[in-house]
Amino acid sequence: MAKKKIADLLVDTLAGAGVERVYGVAGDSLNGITDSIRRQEQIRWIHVRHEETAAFAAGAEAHLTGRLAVCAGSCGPGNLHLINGLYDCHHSRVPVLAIAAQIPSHEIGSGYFQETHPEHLFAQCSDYCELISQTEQVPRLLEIAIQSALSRRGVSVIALPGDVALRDAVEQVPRLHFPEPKPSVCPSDDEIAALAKMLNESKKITILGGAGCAGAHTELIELASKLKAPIVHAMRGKEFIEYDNPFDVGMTGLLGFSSGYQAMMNCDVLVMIGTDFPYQQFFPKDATTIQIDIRGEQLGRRTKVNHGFVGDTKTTLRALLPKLDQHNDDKYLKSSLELYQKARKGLDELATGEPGRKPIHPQYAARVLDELAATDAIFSCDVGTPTIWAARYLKMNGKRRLLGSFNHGSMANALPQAIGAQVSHPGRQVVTLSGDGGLAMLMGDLLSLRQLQLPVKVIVFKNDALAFVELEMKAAGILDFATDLDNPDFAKMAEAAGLLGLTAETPDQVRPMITQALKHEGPALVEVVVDRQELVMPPTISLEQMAGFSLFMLKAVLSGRGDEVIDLAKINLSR
Ligand SMILES: Cc1cc2nc3c(=O)[nH]c(=O)nc-3n(C[C@H](O)[C@H](O)[C@H](O)COP(=O)(O)OP(=O)(O)OC[C@H]3O[C@@H](n4cnc5c(N)ncnc54)[C@H](O)[C@@H]3O)c2cc1C
Ligand SMILES: Cc1ncc(C[n+]2csc(CCOP(=O)(O)OP(=O)(O)O)c2C)c(N)n1
Repeated sequence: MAKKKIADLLVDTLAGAGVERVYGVAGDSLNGITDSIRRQEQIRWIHVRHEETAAFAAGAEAHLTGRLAVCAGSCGPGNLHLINGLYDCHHSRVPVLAIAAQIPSHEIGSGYFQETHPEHLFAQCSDYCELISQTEQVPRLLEIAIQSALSRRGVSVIALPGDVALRDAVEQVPRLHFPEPKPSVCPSDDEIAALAKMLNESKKITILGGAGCAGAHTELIELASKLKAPIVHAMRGKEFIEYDNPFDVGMTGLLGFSSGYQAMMNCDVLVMIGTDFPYQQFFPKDATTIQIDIRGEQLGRRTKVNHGFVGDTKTTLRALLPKLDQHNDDKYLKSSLELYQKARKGLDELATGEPGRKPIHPQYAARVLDELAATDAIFSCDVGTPTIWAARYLKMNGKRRLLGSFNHGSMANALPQAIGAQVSHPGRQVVTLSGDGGLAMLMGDLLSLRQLQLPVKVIVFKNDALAFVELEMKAAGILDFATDLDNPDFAKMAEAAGLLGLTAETPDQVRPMITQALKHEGPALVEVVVDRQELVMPPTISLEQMAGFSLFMLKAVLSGRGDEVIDLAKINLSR
């Protein structure tokens, strides 16, 4: 029997680890691997148009499934294109393996055509990043990379010269054959007892929960119920915390709700659980802070912490709950919930649309999408104002999922993440909330929807601007500049690319267009022409920010752009 090539062993090892697909763009240095994938049936090659898309798509798959996902790029520019998407995976801590093909091994160090050093380039956005130069290293190094990605929930990169991939393998089969370990991690008995004592003696407790609360909804609600504590969620925790939650008081942060902000600022004790909410200025100064996280290095990273515990949320809360007394004073909880209802009502009032009134409020489009989307839809939202509309108007229910570039904050994430979501979840409705800037940045991959026959629905918030940045400029008191977008007709472009393309220009067109797109069997794009200047006021406005806005108004008037200030006033102040 012919000896296996290194590429074949690599593919076998990936298949043995449960990998079902590799996202990427082909290239000479990847030929061994793509050819090996062609010859077998366990792993599918997902051909996208840009390697950044491949990395974002793999990250989305890993986030949704919790399992290892894989992307690949050819040598030099091919794998360099992966880097931004891989940074996103690294920041989101999702298990992704990147195969970075390398130039011929005997040319390394000569400044050869397309030469880069992936083991240096990717070192910052991975936990494990190594060059394979000897056939004896496979499959062991690949297995270390896989174990590292899974156990550290992060990115591993294997740099593999094209010629090494084509050499005969020394080993013939993968070495590791055990299911992924799933340990329960709990603070010690003494620590749990101390934590229970502290909470039993406290009043006005607020819980800040994040993505680390996934899978622990029941325990979290029971905790809030025992402590009579409002629950604030950080953005990545939205999909796991917000639903069926009578203690929910919304998010905090610049995009948050005033109720979330108040609950954080007014508590005596803040209990942070599975969250890395990054903004220091939104933490209370005088409260006692308790933090529970599975990774010890997270404790005290964002604010001063009085008591830190290492444990996974479910195991820790299960150990803690029987030791907690039932709190009965619900005054603080009630007032927090009242504030939330008020804030929610205020936001809902902004999400309206009068027939014929142009342009459409983006909030309205988001609300209608929320109403029409499937109960188990998977949403992805672009960085920019779509993140705000998703945070405020998409309702999670325990089945729906929400993807974004929330920790890395990269534009153009929504379409590539939708590709990963749809490929890995063929039966689910996948919908993007795309910015016009974000969509244009990786627009080539609209073609992947057609080529891969992915029925993704792309909802474009067309405001002809880099609106989020414009808002930040205004808040900083500088005149907005370099934010105009002279956009094409996205619906026509979509049609030309083989998608259904629709446009909603007035509020009464939003519902029928989104309905039609969602019903359409194949991929569809709806461009919704929305207000450019919807002010997205933070839940509390600092003096500096206030000064920023006034300064903008003054400068705008001085520079003869008084019209715009009046528009702003019309859109926002009159509401
Ligand atoms: C334009 C823009 C604006 C934004 N504005 C806001 C805003 O106003 N408000 C806001 O909240 N966010 C905002 N974000 C998102 C923000 O940057 C962070 O991504 C988000 O707050 C982090 O959410 P998280 O803490 O839930 O998730 P992560 O940052 O992923 O943190 C999860 C934590 O849980 C821990 N963990 C994981 N598993 C477990 C487990 N089993 N048990 C215990 N711990 C575990 C991890 O170690 C980690 O520390 C914005 C993002 C963008 C792009
Ligand atoms: C790759 C990248 N480039 C630039 C930025 C800075 N930035 C953040 S939001 C944003 C505007 C996004 O514009 P668009 O997608 O049109 O959404 P909008 O805010 O206009 O709704 C920009 C330029 C970024 N976060 N990522």
